[in-house]
Amino acid sequence: MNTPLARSLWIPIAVALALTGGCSEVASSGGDGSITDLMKARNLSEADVSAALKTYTPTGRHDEYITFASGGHGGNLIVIGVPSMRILKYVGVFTPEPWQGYGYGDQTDSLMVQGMRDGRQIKWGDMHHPALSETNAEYDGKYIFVNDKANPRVAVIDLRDFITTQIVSTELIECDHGATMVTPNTEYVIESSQYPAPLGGRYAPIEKWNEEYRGAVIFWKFDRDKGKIVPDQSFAIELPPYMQDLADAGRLDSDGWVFINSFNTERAYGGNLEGKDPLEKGASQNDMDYLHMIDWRKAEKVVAAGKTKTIVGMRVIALDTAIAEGLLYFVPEPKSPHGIDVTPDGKEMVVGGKLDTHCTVYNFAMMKKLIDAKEFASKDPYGVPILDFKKSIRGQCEIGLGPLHTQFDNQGFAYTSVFIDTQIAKWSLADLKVVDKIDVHYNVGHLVTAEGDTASPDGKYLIAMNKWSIDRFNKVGPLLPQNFQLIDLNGSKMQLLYDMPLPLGEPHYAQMIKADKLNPIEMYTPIGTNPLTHAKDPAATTADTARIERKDDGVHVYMSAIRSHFKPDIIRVKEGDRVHLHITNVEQAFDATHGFCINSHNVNLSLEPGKHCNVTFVADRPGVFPYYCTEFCSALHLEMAGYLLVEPK
Ligand code: CUK
Ligand code: CUA
Repeated sequence: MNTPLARSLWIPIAVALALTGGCSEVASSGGDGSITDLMKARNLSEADVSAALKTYTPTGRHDEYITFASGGHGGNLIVIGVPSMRILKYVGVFTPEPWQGYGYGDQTDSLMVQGMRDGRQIKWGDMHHPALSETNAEYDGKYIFVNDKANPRVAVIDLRDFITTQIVSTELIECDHGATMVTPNTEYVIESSQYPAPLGGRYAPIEKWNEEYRGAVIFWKFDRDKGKIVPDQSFAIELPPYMQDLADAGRLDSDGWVFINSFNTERAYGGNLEGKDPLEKGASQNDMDYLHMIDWRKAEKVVAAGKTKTIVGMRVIALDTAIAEGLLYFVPEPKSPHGIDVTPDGKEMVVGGKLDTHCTVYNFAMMKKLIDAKEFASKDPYGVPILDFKKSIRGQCEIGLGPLHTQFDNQGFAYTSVFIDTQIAKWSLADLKVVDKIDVHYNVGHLVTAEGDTASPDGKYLIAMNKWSIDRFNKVGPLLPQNFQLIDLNGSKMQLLYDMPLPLGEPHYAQMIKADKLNPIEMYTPIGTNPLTHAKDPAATTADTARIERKDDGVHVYMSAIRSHFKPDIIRVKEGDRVHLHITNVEQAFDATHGFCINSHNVNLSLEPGKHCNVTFVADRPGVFPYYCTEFCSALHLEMAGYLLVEPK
């Protein structure tokens, strides 16, 4: 988001920065001196030292929290320790990730195929919102889901081994944004659309917007035992052609409902080269847009009763049906809002005003009462009942310019990112008053607090996820990193602790979970486990059964890897042979990972202890191709190599 208003407000800040020189440098270390000498030599204040002490994590110590941040344009998930802000892993999801061999072997290629849109391979993703799986509205540390806004897709990551195990996509919609969020027991993973289009990938002239263009919310059914989304048991609800934005699932009191904020209820579609208002102007006319309330438990019953139509394989509850069955209601929300966050107790919903200076606090009991009494203020042009604004809200909190996203702590406070003021505001949910503000640098989007969107947030830490970093780091050309700023929530005043540059995409949102809720495996057992099935692969090999077999479909190489050799270390094939490599790392020592690559064939695998990988390619060029281990695994690592000999026909 980057409104003209935001840009104009930036000018005074930019000027101030230019006048002051923009930054101060920290001198190099003061040698063996005392703390005071060090502080002097490095130009550090007491506040700096206190911040350092709160984040410094000596070697061998582990972090209290783990943050899963979206990798934005990078399409991959970032795993970060808090409070140290050390990056622990990038999980390959929508984009090939060479170190993990993600996208360079049969198993992970099959995931890339699952992620195709309309038969086309997509080589990137625009990841926005990770969602940890929940049990009773608490993170359970089992799975995490992520979305790709650009090529609407949802992926499942298994937190046993932090790898992607599934990607699903439907051609029903052309862009998502209210994704991913989960219902309180991970019954469903939610994916709602952003930019309306004719459902199912059809063409319709844009002038037919009101009649033919639609939004939709998809409820992807999640089978927890199998760890898989089940598309056949999933369904969607058609929505009017507004721009649906963020979504959040109700919990406890509001369990069974999903809330989606929206903008562009004006139904503007641009045309600035065709004599019409630009899209953003047309979309900012109304004082109110609509918070969508969706009764998903009732929707399940409507689906079970067969009151759906099927569009590109997805069961869809038509808009008329959704209205007639009482699944969909609107509540006015000011004004082109951004962000909807359900309070920990599930009783209220906080919507960030974006173009309005308030956060509006909706009360579920008040809204439910109006719905039960069928007391509606009006209807939208499609017949969706609209509740009265004043009768639906408990109140509003005056936040500042550009309130966006909100998270919570365990003391009854809410924390809202304020984009244009570029601050975090801490405010009391009980009396709707701001109690503290802190500057961030700069243009904060989302923020995340420890377990801050569950039924029992921890407080403690907050990360401001800033879009711009301007003068915070050394200059690296015109494209600057994003800036994650760690903020301490333990005192009565928020304290800025640490700046962490993130140079691979715009992360948007994150989840922060207590580290001890995660229970990842140390290696794959039994030896020969295929990570996609978490079972022994039929082609798994031991050192004793390593062999080469010529079959009808090509040459099968059953290979073992252990410090410090591959067996076999010579593979002889004929030009044009299809080669199937089946490689098992037979190690059972923690961290004894081998890599496997063959030059010029785009083959690159990561073989963690016990893991089995399959890779298929055609040896279409005669020649001599060394293969080798790409992880410095042992003193004889460089000797862990072999030859693929492709004999000319
Ligand atoms: S959106 Cu990016 S700052 Cu996609 Cu959640 Cu608000
Ligand atoms: Cu195995 Cu290097």
